[in-house]
Amino acid sequence: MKHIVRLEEFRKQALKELQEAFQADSLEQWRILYLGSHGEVKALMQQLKDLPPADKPAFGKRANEIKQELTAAFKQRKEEVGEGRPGKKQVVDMTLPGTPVPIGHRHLITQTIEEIAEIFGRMGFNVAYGPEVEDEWHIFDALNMPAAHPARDPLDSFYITDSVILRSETSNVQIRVMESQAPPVRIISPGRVYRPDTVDATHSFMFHQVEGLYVDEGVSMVDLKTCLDQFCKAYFGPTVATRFRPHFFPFTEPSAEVDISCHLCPGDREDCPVCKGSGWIELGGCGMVDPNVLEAVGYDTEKYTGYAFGFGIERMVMRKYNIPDIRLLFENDVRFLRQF
Ligand code: 2NM
Repeated sequence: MKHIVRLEEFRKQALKELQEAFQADSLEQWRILYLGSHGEVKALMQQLKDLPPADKPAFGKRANEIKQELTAAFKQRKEEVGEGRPGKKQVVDMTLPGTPVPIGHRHLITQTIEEIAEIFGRMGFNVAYGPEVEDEWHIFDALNMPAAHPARDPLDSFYITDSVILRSETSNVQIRVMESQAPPVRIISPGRVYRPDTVDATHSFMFHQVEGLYVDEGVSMVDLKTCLDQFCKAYFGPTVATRFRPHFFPFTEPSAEVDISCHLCPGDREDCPVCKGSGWIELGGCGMVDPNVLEAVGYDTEKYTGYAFGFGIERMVMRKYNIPDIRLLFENDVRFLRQF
């Protein structure tokens, strides 16, 4: 009777698998496997002809019973599982993994600020923060821009009142740090700045800056150039070159603008979308802190000198990742953001 024993094992296995089907589609897979026109039950019936004649009647009878039983059990299971329609009793498989919830990640600008802080951190700089809404002293007066200075034009800054302003640089942080501690001072100050600019592919009324300041005995322009060249090579890659062009800022003397070499062309393409054929991209400004600034915070200008610099973070990010429009960084379209 080994054939009958095999039948019983088959029945047990089929019913067990049926109870393990929790959804309409797994139930349908079961039906095709066992009751389908090329299914296991059909195969069972076809074994009949190969059996010894003595076993045939018992086997045929039992096989038929099992077929009836499986068909009925399937019908009942289908009722239980339903099609997910409300009102029907639903069977929930508690062992299935849950629906994953997307958790997102930090914004590219935030990631970049952390990377910049890491690089300058290796060169001994601490990170300092300060208010975005600031008084005239910390934005203008202490930075060698007295009352009549053209940079104080009401059209060039967001004025909240006559004497309260949304900062247009993060220099107010350097002033506050210098007011609160004696040299040596070695800090960077990343953060949001605000300017009443018309929005286009390269301008926004709010963007991010990182400024740096190093004041100690004997700090020189060579220290400044070395520091910024090292920073640019660390952030953009070791093949990047830097260039310093004489410039003017009220708070530094001498002052320079900082350029990095173009990554698309060596300066021979007039139609180069990155550098317009000059071979250089402007990154920011720098210089030796004007003695008037050091004096405003009470530092001994006979003893101490310092350098300072300021970079636009969006500009650095757009250059590094080839982003053509600054607005992409602020629209918060996840299809853009999740690439970084
Ligand atoms: C720049 C360019 C050059 C700067 C100067 C100072 C301070 F407070 F020390 F005087 N902070 N940042 C500075 C110098 C900023 O941005 C383009």
